[in-house]
Amino acid sequence: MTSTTANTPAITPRLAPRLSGEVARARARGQPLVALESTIITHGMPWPQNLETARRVEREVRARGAVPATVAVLEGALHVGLEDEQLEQLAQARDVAKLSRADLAACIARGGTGATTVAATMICAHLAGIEVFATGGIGGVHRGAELSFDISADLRELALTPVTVVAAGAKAILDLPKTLEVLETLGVPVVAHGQDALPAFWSRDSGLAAPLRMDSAAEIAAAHRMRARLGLGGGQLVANPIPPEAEIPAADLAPLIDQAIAEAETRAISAKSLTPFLLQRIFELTDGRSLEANIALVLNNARLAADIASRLAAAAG
Ligand code: PSU
Ligand code: MN
Repeated sequence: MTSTTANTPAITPRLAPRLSGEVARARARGQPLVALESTIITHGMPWPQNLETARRVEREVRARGAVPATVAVLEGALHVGLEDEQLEQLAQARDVAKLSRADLAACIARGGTGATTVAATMICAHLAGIEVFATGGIGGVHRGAELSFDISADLRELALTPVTVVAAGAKAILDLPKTLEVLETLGVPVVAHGQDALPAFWSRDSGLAAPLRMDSAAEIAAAHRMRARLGLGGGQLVANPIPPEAEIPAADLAPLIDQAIAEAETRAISAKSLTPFLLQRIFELTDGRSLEANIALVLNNARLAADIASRLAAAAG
């Protein structure tokens, strides 16, 4: 007699993400892959610059000899690598859900559509065997978090999931010293690329020293591998400064950021809506200059991520 429990596997098989043709071929050949998030497309930039940037980021990764894998949930299917039409549909879609670790399973199970944040993109990249991920800026500890408790799930994800994330630091809308403290508590290496200071997204220098500095993709790739060999789990945060010609000096931005935060408070905007609101207001208050800077830094991060992925692929062979 078969027991009813015999049909229940001891280990639930992992979900196999749906791969784009390009990503499937790259995986089969062991080519370097770079994951890309989609919340930056749906919630981080306005149409049509969002689509244009997403395409340019993918091209930049390819030009550097790696293959881009943009992550999103489309009608209940987890996609790692989007075909161009899917990218375009997502960029134009309205009311797309913003998916972090807490939201991912429910969205897929219900057949929903959603864009992945840094945290959710790390989870999906790891499911697909991708070790490097490029974005703009990660979420962090919001100012006033001692009262609001608003700390992005991105930070905890970096402690859990073994993906190296290349960002331009944390956005200056956040409390950067507290963000660094939380990352340290969680055991996440924070590596400034090519300089001693922690970059602050739209500006190259946050005024804070980065805990670690590395000057090459090879060094970053070696540290990534060593974490795995030590059984440490978790990823690394690589903070890559915005190119000098694209930066907005911190002093120019500070009053605009204060204004945007004050408006968010007056309008009681919080939780998931806060980061998209602040980015949109800063875009308006800088007459679009913040968006130009954002685009330049994402492209720059895509290049470094492709170089790190190439080093990892070469070392794996
Ligand atoms: N970086 C950008 N634009 C963005 C984001 C990052 O340049 O829109 C998104 C990322 O998806 C990040 C999220 O994971 O903001 C953080 O949101 P929250 O603070 O709600 O965790
Ligand atoms: Mn939050």
